[in-house]
Amino acid sequence: MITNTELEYKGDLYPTALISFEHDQDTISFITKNGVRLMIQVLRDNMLRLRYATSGIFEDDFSYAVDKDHPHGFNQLKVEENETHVIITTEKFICKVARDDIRVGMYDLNGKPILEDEQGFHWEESFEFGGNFVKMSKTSRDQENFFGLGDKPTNFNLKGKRLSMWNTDQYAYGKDTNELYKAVPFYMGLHNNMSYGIFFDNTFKTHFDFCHERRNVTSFWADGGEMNYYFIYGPEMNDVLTTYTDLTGKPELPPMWALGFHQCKWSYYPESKVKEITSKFRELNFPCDAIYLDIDYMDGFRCFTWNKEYFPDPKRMVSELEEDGFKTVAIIDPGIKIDLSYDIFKEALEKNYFCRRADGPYMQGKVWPGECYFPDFTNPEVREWWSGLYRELIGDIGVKGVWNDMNEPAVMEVPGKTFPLDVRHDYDGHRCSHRKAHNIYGMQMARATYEGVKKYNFPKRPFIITRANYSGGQRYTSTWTGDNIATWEHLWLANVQIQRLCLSGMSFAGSDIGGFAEQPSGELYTRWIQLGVFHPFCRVHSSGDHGEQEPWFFGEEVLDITRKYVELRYQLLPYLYTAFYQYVQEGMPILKPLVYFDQQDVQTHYRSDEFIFGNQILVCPVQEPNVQGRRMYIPRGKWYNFWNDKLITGGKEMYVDAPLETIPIFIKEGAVIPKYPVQQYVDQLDIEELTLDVYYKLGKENSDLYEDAHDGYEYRQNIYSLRTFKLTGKEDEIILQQHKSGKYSAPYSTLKLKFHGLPFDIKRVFFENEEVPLEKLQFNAEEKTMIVDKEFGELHLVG
Ligand code: MIG
Repeated sequence: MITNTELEYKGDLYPTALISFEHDQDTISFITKNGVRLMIQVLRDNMLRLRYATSGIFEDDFSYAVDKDHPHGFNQLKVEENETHVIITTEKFICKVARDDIRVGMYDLNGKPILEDEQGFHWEESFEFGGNFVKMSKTSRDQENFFGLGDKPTNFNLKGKRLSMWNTDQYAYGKDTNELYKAVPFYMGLHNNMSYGIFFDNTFKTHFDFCHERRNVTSFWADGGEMNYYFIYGPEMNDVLTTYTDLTGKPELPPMWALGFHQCKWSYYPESKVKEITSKFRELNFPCDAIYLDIDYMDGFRCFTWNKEYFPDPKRMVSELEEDGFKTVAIIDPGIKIDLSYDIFKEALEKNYFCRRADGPYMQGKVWPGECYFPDFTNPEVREWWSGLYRELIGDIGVKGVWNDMNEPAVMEVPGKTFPLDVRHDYDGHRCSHRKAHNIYGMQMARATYEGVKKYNFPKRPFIITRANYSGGQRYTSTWTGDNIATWEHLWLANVQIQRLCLSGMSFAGSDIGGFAEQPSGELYTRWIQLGVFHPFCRVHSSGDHGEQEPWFFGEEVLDITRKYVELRYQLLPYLYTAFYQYVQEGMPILKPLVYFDQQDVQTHYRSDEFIFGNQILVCPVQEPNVQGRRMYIPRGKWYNFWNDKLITGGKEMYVDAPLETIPIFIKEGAVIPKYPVQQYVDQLDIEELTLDVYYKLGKENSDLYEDAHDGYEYRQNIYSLRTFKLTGKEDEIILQQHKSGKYSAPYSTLKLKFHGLPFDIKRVFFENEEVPLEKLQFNAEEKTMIVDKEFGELHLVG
């Protein structure tokens, strides 16, 4: 078998001079003397798509990544030419194409370079496989930094790295392992306070070099397919990322329970063990919303079956768990056991749904069930069938979420740990080999799963989690970072990886808290929970063969501290849910790395320990044993220490106390943070009152609160509530205005306001300009709290 790396290098080919170009509605096409065609499509004022065809003929235009409903359209497009260039100007930037060699440069409207081709597009013909290895190189500016690329377990700033995308099952991976479970060929560059993004939508193995091989050159290339990339201009990273997320799509809102705490292990069985675990959570008052069934719930690892000895009546068990506030999530792998008495295998065989090798035999590989065949999820008919298989599991038994694993795809005991490259795929009618389909196999499996779970769980919302994914897969599923290890280095990695996924359009992500392989100390476990409760997805998981990892296993102190943090997550659910809504609505990442939060401050470009959870909460995990505190960077602006309300001016590094029971948390001044009471699981209580923590600021700050029924689709009929709290602080007054849209009314009728950092004593209060006696508001001068009607329009406190 020829692998990509054994090919003989025959030298690169380059485009020659431009002979002509033409321009229609939104596309400008160029052709060179040696027959290279370049097509530049203007999609938005800040986004171009560039495609190159070396022999003048483009491939079918098809992408799994691009959301078919993505917004496009632009305000302005001007195409001009001079002696040396063709010049394309949009409302936001300028693109110049050189007549000499069709090298491309992007400039801001003042002519400042954003990104220029170095050698630009070039290619190498691939005789063995056909087609080309397509390549692109760009000049990198001094001080330029790079961010993105999905789940890479390496430094947050990618400068100096060379990385590739080939979805791989990497058990117990380490720092700087190159290829992991996901392929997200999207990165952002930042220099001179200008940010841009490159999305290289090519599903072959792709490669990225950020000034690694040559100091001032970045490049990206692929082992086949087209040079097909999107250039997105900022100048703010926020513009780049939200445009990328618009293009590749956003998920629907998850059910709120999916944002609760989840407990998992490989594996909890039989039923009595599952119940013992869930009962213990309730007995110890440790909040938890979901319990996971790993592969041992199945009959001989056959997907969509149950081991009836361990789980004699799954439907009863699932409903009993549900009554106790637990949602059941079950794992489903892609490998289907070769077994003619297994109906799913038989049906797929009869319908020709399994992947085949180039010469006809089935793709056979060993995974948990033993020898298996694998459905071709790139075939729409297969996806439809796969969706239908969830009818019983979801629709009848009542499982609420599905966990897709091993979908890189992983194969045991073979070189490369995956399918051979000659395996054939339908690729939605664009038949191809595994070289092209490998990186989207997992995404298409998760997509089919999503469709099925959604259908059979309707009118409730689906919850899916996948290990492998490709750009755009965030439309269907959440994800986790795979088989990490219970070490301090992996706690550091989890922090970096989740921030990176958030900057790569995949915000609904978390790590195996505590570490999958090996066993954490109580201290490491505690520090990991303290970080994990601030990740969009929050689940403890472990391989189970190194001992227990439930919160009570490490003794009383760890239990009490970790419970306090999980309770804090439950209190912050309305805040996290609002951040999720902003992700779904606008593509804003749920965690904001410091560079994203304040790109103008160059101090942030190499920072990765600290991050912003939502819009207003700064968190910095402790990543070392035996410490009482740590140094951290506080971004510019003023921040309240969450633990003692001390106000701090940022833009500097400082030492912060962090004994074992404390993770550094700071709240942005002016923030209004919504909180629920502690619950043992989502919707355990009818919320009777919402608390708003109001942090004084001299000046203005807006905060949002999104609410709906926590599940179901009524929010799509306007049955949601979006409130904006506008805070204006003066020397001895504070004004809080509320604007509301949407038709939903939360079940509670009052808000408990708690003021932090007020520089004056509250003497008088006005509601909609009318004075109200303080006693009527149950004002507590010591606690600085008062109770107000949730529908207030304007509240005015005077000292
Ligand atoms: O080969 O299903 O990453 O979370 O517990 C191991 C068993 C297969 C790998 C997943 C892990 C899961 C485990 N799986």
